[in-house]
Amino acid sequence: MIWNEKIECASRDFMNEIQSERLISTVKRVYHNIPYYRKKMQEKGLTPDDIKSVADLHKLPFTTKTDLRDSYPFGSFTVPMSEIVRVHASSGTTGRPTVVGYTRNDIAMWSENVTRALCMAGVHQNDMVQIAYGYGLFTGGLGLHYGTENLGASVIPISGGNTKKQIQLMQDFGSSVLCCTPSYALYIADVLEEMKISPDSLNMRVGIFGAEPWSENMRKEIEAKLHIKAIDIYGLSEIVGPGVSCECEEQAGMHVNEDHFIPEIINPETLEPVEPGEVGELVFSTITKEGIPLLRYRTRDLTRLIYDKCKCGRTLVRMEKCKGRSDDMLIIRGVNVFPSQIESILLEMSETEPHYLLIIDREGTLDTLKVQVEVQEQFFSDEIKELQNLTKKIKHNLESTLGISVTVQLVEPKTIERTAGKAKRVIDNRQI
Ligand code: DLL
Repeated sequence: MIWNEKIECASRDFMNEIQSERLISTVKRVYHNIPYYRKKMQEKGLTPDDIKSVADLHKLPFTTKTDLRDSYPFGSFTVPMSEIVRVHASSGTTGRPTVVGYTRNDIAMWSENVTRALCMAGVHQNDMVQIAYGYGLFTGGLGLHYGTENLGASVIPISGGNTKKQIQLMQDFGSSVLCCTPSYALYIADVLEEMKISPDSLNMRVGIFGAEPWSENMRKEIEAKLHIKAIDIYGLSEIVGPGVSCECEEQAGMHVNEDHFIPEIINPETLEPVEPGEVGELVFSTITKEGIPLLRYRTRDLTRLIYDKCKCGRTLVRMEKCKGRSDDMLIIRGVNVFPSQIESILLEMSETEPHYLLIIDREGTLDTLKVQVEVQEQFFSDEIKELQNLTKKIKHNLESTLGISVTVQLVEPKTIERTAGKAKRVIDNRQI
């Protein structure tokens, strides 16, 4: 099946019915198979009989990354190891990795969701799909790989890195779809420019970019530099990796595959559901997974849900581009600062490149924020005065939005480290 019209264009009542039925059976399964779920439900005085429909979802306890880490490596699996056909793991920034196990049905379900995502993005069977997400424990490479094969398009499983080779294959194989992180897409664009290869000489049409936050301005930049349509794809290892949601060609929010993953938005402080349409932390319950079903898993990603029917005809709820995370939100001198806000401001300025690094330090008791940003070649001048003026302008733009003082350091083009995976944009040196 290439796309699923019955589900993707379902009425809300029909979707509620499917979700309720699947939720009830998942709750029973985890209650009887996973001691920590049983314990958490018992602590709230709940039994599976208390969950009669999706409207009861809010009664259930949350699950967090810590729960998964505490049962490292395989303690959260609900099926015997003989039924697990693949494991993935997310490295995380601290502590043990989070390990996820998939049964054969889980892999088929994941592939179907990625196939739907590719269809939403306008990818078809004649496309040549260059997969430059990392292959391995990270879910990006293999997730897109299986979904692309399932669609019937041709996979080029090149994985991340080796940029000149990426470009050579784009030229020789006529790749029409590029899958990688948005920051790597920009890097590829830089290298193309360096090699004096015009994007118009390539066959590239669509980019499927995700795995890290990126702004609308970054989308514009990528589309202008690579002459492609840049589509946002979202996912996390704990749920299935890429394909939890994806934008359609309208580029107006990512359609969540909600017959498999029920989304909710909560206030990360009170843990109560927010009013419809408000921004908060995204929480998912998986309702078809066998290996590791997760109920009310706190993603820490901040976004909002849009329930209106999309122009594409799909009724699947959409999530807006992620606005940051409730846990990597930086608090600098008591002010909440999102790296994505800074990125947006830098990208609105024609003089800067979309490559930057935020360095946070503590001098005495005072936090400091330094923003290193690359300047476009033509604006990088020998004239100290010109650079000083540019520094002042960036500082002014940042400070008037963020409400804190910022030191700006201009650096030459191509000096901030590029990676083929997720970009590291924040160095927090504070010992708190
Ligand atoms: O990054 C899965 C993935 C691979 C998604 C390829 C899309 C494409 P993790 O390594 O577990 O899984 O990281 C998950 O990355 O909670 C978000 O904070 C962030 N993230 C993923 N996609 C997006 C996106 C993969 N489109 C974490 N926009 C998530 C913003 C994203 N953040």
